[in-house]
Amino acid sequence: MIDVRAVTKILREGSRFLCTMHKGPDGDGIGSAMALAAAVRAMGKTAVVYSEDGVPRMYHFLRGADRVVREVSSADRWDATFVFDCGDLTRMGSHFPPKERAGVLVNFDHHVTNTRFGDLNVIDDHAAAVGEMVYHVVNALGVTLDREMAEAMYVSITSDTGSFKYSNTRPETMRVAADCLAAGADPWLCAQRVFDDQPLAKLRLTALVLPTLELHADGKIASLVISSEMFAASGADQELTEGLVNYARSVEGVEAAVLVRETPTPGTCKVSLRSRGTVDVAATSLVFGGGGHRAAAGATVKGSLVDIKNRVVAALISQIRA
Ligand SMILES: [Mn+2]
Repeated sequence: MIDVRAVTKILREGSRFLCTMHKGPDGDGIGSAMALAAAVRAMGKTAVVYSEDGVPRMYHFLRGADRVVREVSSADRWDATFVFDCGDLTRMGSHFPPKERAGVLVNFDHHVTNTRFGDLNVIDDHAAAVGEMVYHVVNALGVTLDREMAEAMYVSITSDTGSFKYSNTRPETMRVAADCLAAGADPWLCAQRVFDDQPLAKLRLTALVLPTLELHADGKIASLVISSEMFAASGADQELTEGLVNYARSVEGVEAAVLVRETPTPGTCKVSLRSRGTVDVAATSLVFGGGGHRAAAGATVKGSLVDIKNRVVAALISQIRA
């Protein structure tokens, strides 16, 4: 567990704090920032959550979401600026304060690759979510968890553990989540907003994409494709393709999956690759000029939809036979 004393000292001594995360925030980034800000406000101090891209729709239900700002004045000075869930400082918003206004830069994160960019680095790469770390700070401050803090922490934790499914889920993670529920977090509300709710256009797109499922290499590889016509017919945009490749990977016996989709740029497709961990799809994506992780990778490729699908499937086949 992290040593929270340096953080609690900063929070007890200062009075104005900025909480932020990288652009395009996910549930852990926004949830952990909102949870700490709520705790600071409960101490009678000022905390501002800054997210240049605002709060993604699925997190609007969190109490305090309407207080998140998309810009901060260049006249504002802070006693400390907290950066949550960022391995490095590359994707900060354009209003991120320069050193002379930021105060103490607190790097509050759980990525094993963290670059230690802060004046104070609070990093626990065993924590399933940054929200789990915030919980320990709030506890050490003696602030009583309320529903606003608890629900933000719970969203942070369920986001990064895929609702307690991923292997980063520890007994400690469950204990923190249990305290969040005891403090009033509504698990069904959070699960619906974060995991279940989807725009109708996405369901319509899914219905068009699933019939394109093909199995290759004795069922070890699965493919899906999305044509421009499917986007037009469903009303979905490229963003709504998020997660669709997992349908291909979810087929029993499938080791690696690919989804190829046409983009608005004619003759250019996006390739999404997933594996269960046995096949290194990052290696496959490199062949096509992309990159990523062992179990999740992608690439942007020029060519026709079917041709690219066939080439990627061929590369995956040689990969599993290597
Ligand atoms: Mn995270």
